[in-house]
Amino acid sequence: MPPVQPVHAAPRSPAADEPAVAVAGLNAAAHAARKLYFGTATNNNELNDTQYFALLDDIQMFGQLTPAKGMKWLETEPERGVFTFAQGDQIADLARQSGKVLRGHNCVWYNSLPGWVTNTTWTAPELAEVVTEHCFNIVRHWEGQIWDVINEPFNDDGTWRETLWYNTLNTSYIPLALHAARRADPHAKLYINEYNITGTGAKATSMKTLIKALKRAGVPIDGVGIQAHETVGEVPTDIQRNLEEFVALGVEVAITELDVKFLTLPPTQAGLEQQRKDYETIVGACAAVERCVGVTVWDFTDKYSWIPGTFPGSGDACPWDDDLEKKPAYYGIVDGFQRKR
Ligand code: 9MR
Repeated sequence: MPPVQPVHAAPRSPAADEPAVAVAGLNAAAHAARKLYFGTATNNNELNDTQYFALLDDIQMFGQLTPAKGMKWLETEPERGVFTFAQGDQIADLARQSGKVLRGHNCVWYNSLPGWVTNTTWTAPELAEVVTEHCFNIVRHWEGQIWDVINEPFNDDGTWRETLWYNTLNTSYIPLALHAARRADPHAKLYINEYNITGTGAKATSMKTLIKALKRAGVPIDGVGIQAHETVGEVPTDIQRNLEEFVALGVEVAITELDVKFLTLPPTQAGLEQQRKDYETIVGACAAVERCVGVTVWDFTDKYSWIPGTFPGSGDACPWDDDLEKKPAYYGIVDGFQRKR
């Protein structure tokens, strides 16, 4: 029998959109960078999409889930004292079964509130009781987790957002909610979550001032959530410094709602490459800051992104496209996690 010739595969150089070092998935890449997780927001209705679900369920890809809607006030306390946990439970159960971290989102926001909250003229003591009861009950129900206790307290110029909470309680609603969350669950990581604080600036400065004041007053606060809803080509240049300034105040940080949108569609190939760089910049900043604990995308596919509904004509902000195919942005995330400190 003639000797079997060894088969030499032609040396293959990686395609332009592949990372230098292959990884099993984005959560695996996050772990290799000593982060706790790479995660995604999701919604109950999306779980019926089998192709989507297969990706979501893969622990190598996603190690953390945030319900995009299911734990909000409108869903969890539609009438006073009537708590409805079914939607949040579905996502919490999924996280538990697949060994993923769950991020509770959120206790106190100005949006997604039921009519009984927004249509009543409350006295300050009444509203203080309402907010305390709500936070206590939802944090107690989904305990042992990370919580966005406060969501979006500031305007873009750094002034306080004049919400129902602020207008009646001034800034006291913040310690009220944080204390209620801490009483409900001594082990939960309590966060304040905000957008347009990815780089330094007036809004980030106001958040730092707030964190300092809360720390000084002994109010429980464990972390700042950097939402990072960004635009292609407009990502701040001083993200790492900004994260370091937060961490220096004695809190951890996390990128909590990452997406990078195109203002006009469809994107060009050059645009998609820029988006890849933008994802790498943001994830790389988190990788470089030890107390940046993880990165969450605000859903992973353009199919379910919130952007086109809110900014008509904009979109394609996620690392997977409408057909659940990986975009160059996916490899930007991998490269970001592999950035050397
Ligand atoms: O993506 C969320 C969308 O499905 C909801 O309809 C909307 C209102 O509840 O909230 C969206 O999520 C927001 C998040 O809770 C806070 N930061 C901005 C997100 C996008 O609007």
